[in-house]
Amino acid sequence: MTEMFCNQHAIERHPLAHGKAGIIRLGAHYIPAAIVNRVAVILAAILLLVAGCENAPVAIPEIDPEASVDLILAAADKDSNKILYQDEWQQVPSLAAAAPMMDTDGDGMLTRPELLSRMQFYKNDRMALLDFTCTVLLDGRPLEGATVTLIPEPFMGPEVKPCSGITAQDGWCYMRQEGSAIPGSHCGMFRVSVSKKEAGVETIPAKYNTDTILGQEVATDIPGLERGVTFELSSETAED
Ligand SMILES: [Ca+2]
Ligand SMILES: [Ca+2]
Repeated sequence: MTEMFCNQHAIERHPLAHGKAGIIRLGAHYIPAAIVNRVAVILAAILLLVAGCENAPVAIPEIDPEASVDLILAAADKDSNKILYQDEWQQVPSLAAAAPMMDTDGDGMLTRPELLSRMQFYKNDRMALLDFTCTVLLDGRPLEGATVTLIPEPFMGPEVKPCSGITAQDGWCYMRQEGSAIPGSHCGMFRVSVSKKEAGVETIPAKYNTDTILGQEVATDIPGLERGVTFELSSETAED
């Protein structure tokens, strides 16, 4: 990470600092207590941002667009024609999640120039950390006490780091990188793991953790991302 920004930069571009994450809705129900909790989280985040400005610079991960695209194609381009057809990009959950932003001509195929353009966007955007919040529902109900982890795809390069959060009673959580004083995720494409162990035994189907089908793109230009996303899980497995 060659360039460092003061946290003030993060404050200016951090949605938490602008109070955009204050209202939580679950189905048709608004939960006042949840809002109180969110305000506390937001205030704490702002205090950490301000307090950490002098001695905790936020690094911007370097991304190599050409190398990233080479890795994407190596992983997903099964017929090696430098074009990802839908049945190819759908095999990689993070690409499937990001496809709407990458397929700029809307033909259902991801060409090398389209992939390169998206990676170049990350590089040019120069975002350090972006607020990311989510709500996890299992069979339609809030899932409490689950660990949600955004795992960067190898093609994002070595400087894009994972982040995680633990869901509250209402299934909501915010992301923080390990060791980071402030919340937020690097931008990029991620696999999503949802895990909740009881007595050391995983209670969430493997399709949401070790063999996840969940993907997420985190970027500044994704409409509505600042309001958080919802992961709707089903306890059914393929054998059910
Ligand atoms: Ca192909
Ligand atoms: Ca296309």
